[in-house]
Amino acid sequence: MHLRRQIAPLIALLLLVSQADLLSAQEQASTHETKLANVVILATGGTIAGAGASAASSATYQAAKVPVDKLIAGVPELKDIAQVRGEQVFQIASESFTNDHLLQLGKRVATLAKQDDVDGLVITHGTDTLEETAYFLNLVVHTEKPIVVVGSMRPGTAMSADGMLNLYNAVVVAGSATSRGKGALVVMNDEIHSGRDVAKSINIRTEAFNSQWGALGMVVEGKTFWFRTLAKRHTTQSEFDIERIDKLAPVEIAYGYGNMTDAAHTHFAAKGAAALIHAGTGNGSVAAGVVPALVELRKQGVHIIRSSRVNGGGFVIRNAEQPDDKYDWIVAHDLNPQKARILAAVALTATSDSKELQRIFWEY
Ligand code: DAS
Repeated sequence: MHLRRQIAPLIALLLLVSQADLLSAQEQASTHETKLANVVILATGGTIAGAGASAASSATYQAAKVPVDKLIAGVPELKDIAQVRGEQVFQIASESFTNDHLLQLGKRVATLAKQDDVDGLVITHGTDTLEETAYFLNLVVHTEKPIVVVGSMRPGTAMSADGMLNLYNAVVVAGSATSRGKGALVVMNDEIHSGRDVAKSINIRTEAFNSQWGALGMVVEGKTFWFRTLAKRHTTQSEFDIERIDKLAPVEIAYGYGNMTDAAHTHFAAKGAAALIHAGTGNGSVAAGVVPALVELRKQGVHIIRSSRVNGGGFVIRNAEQPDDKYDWIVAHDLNPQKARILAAVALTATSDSKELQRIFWEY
């Protein structure tokens, strides 16, 4: 009994200390939870920065008008979910993006991603070539931090404009630790897509962006919900690094259709294309009258990469429609022609070996 009386104060002290520790841990946790992520918004133009003549003008408007600070001010709820700051990188409609725009944007993203005061990045972008930019960033920016590309199908001046919620959702995703390491992402219409898989498959509706292998997840009322991850190499697992790329290879796309000739392919090659993406009918088919010119162009050192004009479904099978082994041609796997162009333009900065290029098309 005597001993118990002696150690009672000690037990009380230990209990007090552990309670204090528990409290400070809880306070820390709550402080940690309420510490808002630092998200940088890089604005490049597009419809999300567009302005129409009236609220009824949902499809007729001028893209690339509203500056980034007004975009941010237009969504006051952003300050509840992140510490946001904006940079106006370009102010253009995205159909006018060039390889130089891609390189400049990619280098800015890579620089900011290295900064300790940046937790995630959002790029506001026109929807026309949004999928190309997102895939490019997926290939060349070495960071685990979320990179989220976002656009809108209606200008902010229109009734039921989609840009405000798309931007809010993009900042939620860019500020969430759950988005780390998932590659460059595209947030549109409440869905989170991989920058690799997504494509604009409808040209006039808000549900314009789709991935044939499905979205990675959804963002709803400020929360992210994930259902799958990208199976292909990206960002930190990529052998391509924007810091080592100062020029992209010239790669062009020639469309396949009935009655076609080899005029486009031979013209592009004469203009210096290092590779031609053949946007073939069906499984990347090449019209019989065009094959001889492509075989000759390959002999002259131009790479021929068979993709498909079929919108959003399947993938081109090697040696099926054409004897790719015999002609030393490449297949673009499931990449649509515009994404195949991005990958070829990046890959050709590292190799011009056709077997290496085909490996790259399997892996990325
Ligand atoms: N012209 C389109 C573009 O800038 C507008 C848009 O849909 O964002 O991509």
